[in-house]
Amino acid sequence: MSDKLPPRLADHPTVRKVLGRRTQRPGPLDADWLRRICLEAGADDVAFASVDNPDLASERDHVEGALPGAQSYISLVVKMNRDNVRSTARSVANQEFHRSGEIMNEAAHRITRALQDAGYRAINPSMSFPMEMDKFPGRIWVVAHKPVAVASGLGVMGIHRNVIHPKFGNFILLGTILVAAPVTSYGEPLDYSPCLECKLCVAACPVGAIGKNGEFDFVACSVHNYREFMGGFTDWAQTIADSEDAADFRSRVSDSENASMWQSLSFKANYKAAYCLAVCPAGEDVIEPYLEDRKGFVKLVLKPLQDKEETLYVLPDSDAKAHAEKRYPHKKVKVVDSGIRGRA
Ligand code: B12
Ligand code: SF4
Repeated sequence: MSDKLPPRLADHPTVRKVLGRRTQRPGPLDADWLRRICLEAGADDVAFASVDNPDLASERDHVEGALPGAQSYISLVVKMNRDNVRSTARSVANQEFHRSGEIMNEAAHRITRALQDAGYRAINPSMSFPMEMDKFPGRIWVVAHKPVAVASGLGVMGIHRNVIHPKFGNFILLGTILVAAPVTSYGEPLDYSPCLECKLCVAACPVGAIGKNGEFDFVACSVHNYREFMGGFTDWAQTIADSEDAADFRSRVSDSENASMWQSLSFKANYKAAYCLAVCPAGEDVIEPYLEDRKGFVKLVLKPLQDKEETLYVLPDSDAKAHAEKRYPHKKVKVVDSGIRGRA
């Protein structure tokens, strides 16, 4: 201790106890020990990156704000059960996203506890929600898990902008722990992309959010997929406010949509799609059925999602609206507001 303690503090039982034991300043984190802790806690893969990594410069201020003195990222992968994600039953696919997300948050919490017990400062930002909604509609996430996973060498982003793990494919969720210590060795980005450029994700997205060249229309994606949260929820509330009476409201919003919103608010938010992930054949554990019979794979995995009768949510005069109406005449296309101020 550098400063001499005032007698009242020095005589306190807690202080006497702590000063009486030998303290060891924790050194750099041993990468092998840390990897073992992470796998035992429930992660399916893990790698590390430095906050000084130039590929992650855009994250630096954000993570310094969340954990002053952060020095390293611990990037985590949790596998999802593939056929759940591929199912046309949204309740099955959504349950898989939510459960895998809980496994990630639980694993990250356990690892953070182990780091704390070993004398390190560390935090585990959420896998997804809750996020920093006072910043909405700006950057609401504390740390962007995708670039951290890519810089650590856990995978590469495919055409659909999701990280594809070389073995597990895109059937993964990501997490990141921030720790105020260096790790003895950091990962390197992969030297190839597991993405096959098959463009099945382009064909699968019902609102045309994924361009063949890797362009991503995140507004189209979030207006449809996030219909029951964030801006989608605000639009639902606006519709209540704008309705003349109950009959008018029920002519604008179907019973099924209201019940689905209730479900999202009561349990966890329903994603309306994720078809880009569902159809992706990339990854060593995933690719075999596609290699054996490509047409059969399309019929089994892509076609049922394309054929599904469902409502697609789009903004007025958008590319998403034109795409949905042209490609999916059997799906109902509903024009909505984004629920974000300043946007139609
Ligand atoms: C914001 C966000 C979204 C947004 C934007 C997606 C995006 N590409 O950025 C929307 C609502 C569209 C979205 C949708 C989905 N998401 Co999301 N999402 C995130 C979040 C919170 C941050 C993503 C991020 O880092 N973006 C910035 C950079 C890194 O992304 P980028 O692709 O390089 O660049 C794009 C964005 O910057 C976007 N953009 C530009 N300016 C702005 C401004 C705002 C306000 C927003 C929102 C976006 C945006 O346009 C860029 C060009 O494509 C992360 C969780 C986290 N904390 O990291 C999950 C995350 C990326 N999502 C994930 C998933 C699974 C999904 C969905 C499948 C959800 C679902 N179950 O249906 C879909 C897939 C859509 C897709 N093909 O990308 C996983 C991806 C796992 C993986 N294997 O990579 C993550 C990592 C969550 C997790 N913990 O695992 N998501
Ligand atoms: S579906 Fe095909 S093109 Fe799309 S990300 Fe997966 S491998 Fe790449």
